[in-house]
Amino acid sequence: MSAHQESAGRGGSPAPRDVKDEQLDRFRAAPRSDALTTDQGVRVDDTDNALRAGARGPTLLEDFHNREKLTHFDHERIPERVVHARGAGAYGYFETYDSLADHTCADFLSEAGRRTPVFVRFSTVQGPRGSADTVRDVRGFATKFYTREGNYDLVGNNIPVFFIQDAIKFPDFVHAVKMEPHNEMPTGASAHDTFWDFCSLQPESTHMLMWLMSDRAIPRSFRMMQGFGVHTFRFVTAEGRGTFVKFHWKPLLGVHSQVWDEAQITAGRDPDFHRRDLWEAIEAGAYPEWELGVQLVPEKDEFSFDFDLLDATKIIPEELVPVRPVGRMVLNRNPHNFFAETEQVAFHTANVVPGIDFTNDPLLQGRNFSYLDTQLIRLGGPNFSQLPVNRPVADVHHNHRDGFGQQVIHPGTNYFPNSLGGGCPAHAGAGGGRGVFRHYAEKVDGDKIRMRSESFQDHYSQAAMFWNSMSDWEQRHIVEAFRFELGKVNSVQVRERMTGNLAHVNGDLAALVAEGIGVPAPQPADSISTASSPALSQENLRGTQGIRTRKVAVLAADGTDAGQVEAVRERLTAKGAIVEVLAARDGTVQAAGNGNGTLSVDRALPTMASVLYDAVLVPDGKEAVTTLAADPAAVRFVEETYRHGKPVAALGEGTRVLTEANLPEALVLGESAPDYGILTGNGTASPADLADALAAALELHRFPHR
Ligand code: HDD
Repeated sequence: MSAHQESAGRGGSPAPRDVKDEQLDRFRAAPRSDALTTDQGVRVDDTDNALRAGARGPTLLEDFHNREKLTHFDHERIPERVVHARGAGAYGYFETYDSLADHTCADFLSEAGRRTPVFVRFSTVQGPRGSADTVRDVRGFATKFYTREGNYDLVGNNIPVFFIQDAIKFPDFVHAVKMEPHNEMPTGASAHDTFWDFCSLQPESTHMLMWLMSDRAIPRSFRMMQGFGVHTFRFVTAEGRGTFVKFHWKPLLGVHSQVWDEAQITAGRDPDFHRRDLWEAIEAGAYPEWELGVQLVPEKDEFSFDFDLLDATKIIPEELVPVRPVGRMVLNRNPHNFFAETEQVAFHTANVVPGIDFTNDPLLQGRNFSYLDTQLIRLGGPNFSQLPVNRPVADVHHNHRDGFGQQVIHPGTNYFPNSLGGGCPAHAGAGGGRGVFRHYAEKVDGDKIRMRSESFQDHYSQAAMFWNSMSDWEQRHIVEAFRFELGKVNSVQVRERMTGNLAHVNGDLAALVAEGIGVPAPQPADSISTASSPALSQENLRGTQGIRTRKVAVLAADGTDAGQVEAVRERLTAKGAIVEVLAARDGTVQAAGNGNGTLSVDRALPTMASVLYDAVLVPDGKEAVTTLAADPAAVRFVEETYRHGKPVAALGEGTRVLTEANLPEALVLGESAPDYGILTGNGTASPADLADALAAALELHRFPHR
C-alpha cells in the first residue's frame, strides 16, 4: 500500500492527491521492508545485543552501531514552542469561491474553484507539549497555504482579539501566564496569581479575558471552533490599491463547547481528547470544514469606527461590517509522522504572498520579528524552510548558503549581481512571470516616540459588548469561570483589583464575581457600554452540519433490546452521528426483544467516560436495566451527562437508570422534557421518534440545569 493510501481514512476514501502531497512523497520513508542499517547504510544483523568481550564481559567502545543508536536517541528532543507547545495538525485544501481580484492580487484568491494545499496546526497556548487538551485556554489556529506564489501563513487563534496591544508586552504576558518560576505550577491553567496580577494591572486585556472566561476557551473540538486572523491586514490589488481586511474561519459543524466540570474531567480521562477527535474524524472520512470569510474596510473608512483598526484588542462587529464568505477549507489528511510534520512546522505572520500585506498594528509588527527568531533556535538554524512540511510548492531560488542542516547542493555563484552565473537568480518581475511581492506603498511619518495612541485607550466598551451579547447560560458560565479562576488566586489585592476592572464591563458581573470570591462588590462604574453583537453568541453559531460526528453512547447489558438499539443507531448514523454501545465488558451482550441473539459491544464502559460522548441512551430490557441501575459506573455516566447539560434519553424500563441517577423524577416519568435534555417519551415513543428527539436536542447547546 502506498504511503498515500496509508493516510487514507479508515472509513473514508483516500483524499484526492494534491501538489503538496506529491511533493511529500519524496520524503516519506518507504515502508520498512529492507534490512536494518546504521545511519551510514551499513547493514546490521543484531540490534538486541551490544558488542562485548565475552558473553558476560564489558561492552566495547568500537560498537559503532550501539554508540550511534544511543547517541541519536540522546539528541531526539528539540526545544518545544515557547508558547503553543501543545498542538495537533492536519493537511487539506482551501478552495476559493469567487475571484477576489477586485481587492487583492493574491493568486490563490484569484479564481473560483482554485484549490490550494494547506497544513493547519491547532494548539493551546500556556501548557507544555505534554499537557492536556481540554484546559481553559486560547486555541491556536495556524494555517499554512502552499500557494503557487509561495507560502502564506495565517497564524490565528480561536478568539478574535488579544491580551495586549503592543508586542513588547508579550514576554511579560507569557511570563505571567506560564507556570510560576518558583515551582513551575500550574500546568495548562491561567488560574493563578501572576496571570491575574498582570492582567488586572493591564486593563487592555479585559476584552480578551471575557473571551477566555467564556465557553470559547473550552471548545468541544478543534473542528467546532472559529478561527480569526485577529489583526487588521491589508489586501492589495495589482495596481497597488489597499483595502483593510480581517480574516474569519467559520466551522460548518458550528461552535460548540464543553462545560468547565466536563472539561476538567476530560483532561484526566483523555488528555489527548481534541487531538484524538481531529485524528479520528479525518481517518473516518468525516473531514472537518471551515468557511473563510473576510471583513473588508475601504481605506477611506479607516477612522470611521469608535475604535482603532490597529488595536488588536478590538473586533469589527459583524453587524457593522459583514463577513463576506470567500472560500472553504477542508482538512482531509493526517500527517504521517507527528515530529516530522506537526512538531517541525514553522508558521510566521511575515510569510505573506503578493496581495496580502501588513498594517501598523504594533502587535503584528512585533510578531513579524518573533516567529522567525524563535524558529532559528527551535529548528536548528536558518534552513528549516527546507524541512518537508515547510517547503513551498513554489520554486525557490536565492543566494542563501550553508548554515546548520543545509540540504541543498547549490550550483555556481552565490551573489547578486553576477555575470559569471548568467545573472541568475535575477530579480523577478523582469520577465519573472508570476506575482512579485510589492510592499504596499503606505506613506508614514512621525517622531520617534514610545507612546500608545490615544485611540487605543478604551479597554472596556468591547468587553461590555461581549458580555451584553451572551445568552443567559453563557453569562452564567462566564461568572462561574471568573469565580473559579480568581478563587485560585491567593492575593486578595489582585482579586479586588480584577473585580474593580470588571465593574467597568458590567455591574452585575462584577458583583457576582466578587460575591463568589469573598471580596466586597466594587464601586459601580459609570458610562458602561450597552452595545451588543449577536454574532458573538454561540447560540447563533450552530453551523449547518447538524449532529454530524457527535458521539452518542448506548448503555447495554445482557437483556438489552437490540432491536431498539439498531433502530436508534440507524436513525442517528443517517444524520452523521456516531453511536457506540458500551457495556461492562468488551465482546457482546445477550440481546432481548425483537433483536434476539447478541449485541456487539463497541467499548468497555470502564475504559470510557461520559465526557467522551455528547449524549447517552439507555434502551429498554428489564434484565439489562436492572443490571445497569445497580452499576455505579453506568449510573454515574448518566448523572454526569445530565449534569454537563447534555441530552439523556431512555426507552421503556431504561428510565429506571435515569431515576437511579437522581434525574428529576417528574421530568423522567412525565412527557419528554426536551428543554432539559431529558428524552423518554414516557415509554411510549418509538425508537425512531426518540432518536429524532435526541438529534434535535444534540443540535441545541447545553441545557440550563442550574
Ligand atoms: Fe504567537 C506561536 C498565534 C501573539 C510570538 N502564535 C504562535 C502559534 C499561534 C500563534 C497559533 C503557534 C503556531 C504553531 O502552531 O506553530 N500569537 C498568535 C496570535 C497572536 C499571537 C493569534 C495575537 C494576535 N505571538 C504573539 C505575539 C508574539 C508571538 C505578540 C511575540 C511578539 N507566537 C510567538 C512565537 C511563537 C508563536 C513565540 C512560538 C512558537 C512559534 O512562534 O513558532 O514566536
